[in-house]
Amino acid sequence: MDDAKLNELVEAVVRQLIAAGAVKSAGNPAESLAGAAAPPAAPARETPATTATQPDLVIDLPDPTSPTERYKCRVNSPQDPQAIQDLIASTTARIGVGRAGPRYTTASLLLFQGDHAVTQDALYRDIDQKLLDEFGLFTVQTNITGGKEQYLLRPDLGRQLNPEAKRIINEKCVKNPNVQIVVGDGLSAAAIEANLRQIFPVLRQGFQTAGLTIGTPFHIQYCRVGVLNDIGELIKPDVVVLLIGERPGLGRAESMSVYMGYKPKYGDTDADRDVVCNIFENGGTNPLEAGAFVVQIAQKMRQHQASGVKLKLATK
Ligand code: B12
Repeated sequence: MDDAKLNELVEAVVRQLIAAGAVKSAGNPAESLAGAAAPPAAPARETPATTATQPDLVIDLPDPTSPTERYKCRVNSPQDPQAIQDLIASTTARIGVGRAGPRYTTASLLLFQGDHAVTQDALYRDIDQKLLDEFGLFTVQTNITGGKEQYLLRPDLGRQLNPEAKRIINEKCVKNPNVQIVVGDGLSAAAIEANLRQIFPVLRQGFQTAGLTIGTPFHIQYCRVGVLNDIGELIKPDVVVLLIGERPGLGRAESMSVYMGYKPKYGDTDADRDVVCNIFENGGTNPLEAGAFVVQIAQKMRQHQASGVKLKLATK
């Protein structure tokens, strides 16, 4: 198709959009079509967007992730508007989203894409180095060598410290502490960034008040829960406390877990571990409370010399 034909088509579509009120023209509609074949401007948030190539054409979409837009009822002519609004308010599930023929509405699709982007960001990026520095955490790696792509495909490698990590840990870490705290990126860097500042001081203070010695905390990049065994074998602590990013939900990336094990060793499984999960502010387990809870569990583990199923049986 030649340029003239393409422009003609685009002009016809834009004219229809303006007539339907889907886009606004700030000036003369005919003039606003000049340059309409150029790529569309990014959706505006508060103020309408204009570009040098599209001086008058305004595509004015609200931010689909704002609470007003997120929880808007999009069902056409509901029989009981209040009931459907109440249902929407009662859950974070995507209900009352309406449809355009058999398809999602544009608003639903944009929200889904925005939420998906939050998840992808949390998964693929690393924890902010400034945060790790703030808590004096040095970084070691697991046996992953191919970045996050390989991390996602090879959970087994994420459960093993690489030889360099073992050397550094042997060199830097105090051995045989009562508690060893470790921070791992896991499946969400955002989860650690959202919670570490609150939970870490509570853990440190809680363990100290309980009279427990804390080892040398550090950070593991490309970390899976099973790495607890390597840490246990190398450092020989009574309890390992691993703060790790949980698999993010759509648009919910700040949820962290603390996985714990008593004297973890090669061959231990999840049945030998405990977890405090869904740690995040405003809706999850509050990180301050979670910290206090972790201290209690660590004390129980030491008292009963067990974790996981064995601890459950011992405290029945
Ligand atoms: C993925 C997942 C699983 C997967 C793990 C497979 C895998 N290789 O990833 C499967 C489907 C096997 C699973 C099973 C179970 N899970 Co699960 N799981 C999750 C989920 C959705 C994400 C976990 C995550 O992101 N971990 C972080 C990443 C980095 O860890 P990872 O090394 O990749 O994977 C390890 C952990 O996920 C761990 N794990 C997963 N679930 C559980 C549960 C417990 C009690 C323990 C100790 C470890 C553990 O197993 C993986 C292999 O080591 C969480 C939800 C959440 N909010 O966290 C629930 C969650 C952790 N699971 C839960 C439960 C209850 C279980 C089961 C006991 C269910 C059952 N009755 O069988 C089993 C036990 C698992 C076991 N390994 O023994 C609960 C824990 C509640 C609690 N406070 O005790 C959670 C919080 C879900 C929930 N809200 O109820 N789980």
